Amino acid sequence: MERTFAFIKPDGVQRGLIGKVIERFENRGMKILAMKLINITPEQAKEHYKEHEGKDFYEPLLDYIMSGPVVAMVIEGRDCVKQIRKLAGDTDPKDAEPGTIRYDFAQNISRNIIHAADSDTSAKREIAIYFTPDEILNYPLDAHHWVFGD
Ligand code: 3AN
Repeated sequence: MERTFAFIKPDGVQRGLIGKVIERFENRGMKILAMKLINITPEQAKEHYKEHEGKDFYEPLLDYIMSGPVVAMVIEGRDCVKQIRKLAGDTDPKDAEPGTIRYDFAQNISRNIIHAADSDTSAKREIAIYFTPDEILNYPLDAHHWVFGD
């Protein structure tokens, strides 16, 4: 099973969407290995978004991401990175497909509710920014057997 990293951004938390977002992961049969409500520090924000440094949206992005608590998660499941990205939808909610989180709940690329790692490499890098190994729980989830059929 693959692991990914996601967080519900401050707009998702403020708009009361924590439960609705997590419900979609659970409906998809994904297993949450770690989850916490945190205020992202400037160091974490800069490390997370270092590929965007220098772009015109970089500073507003850091302000946005530190504007309130986020719900950070480590999620496990088959093809988890791809599946959670698909559930999140296109970065710009205007281009996202109906049924995705960003289409269903957002309108603006600068307020797009959720972050989800875009590759296995990014997932590993991002998990290490927000979680220590002992915060990631390894436990059996009976539903996995029923969802994945093995
Ligand atoms: P994603 O989060 O879908 O992987 P990235 O990594 O390209 O997208 O961008 C990270 C975040 O930066 C986005 N989630 C969005 O909040 C913000 N962002 C990306 N592109 C823009 C843009 N052109 N204008 C404003 N904000 C942007």
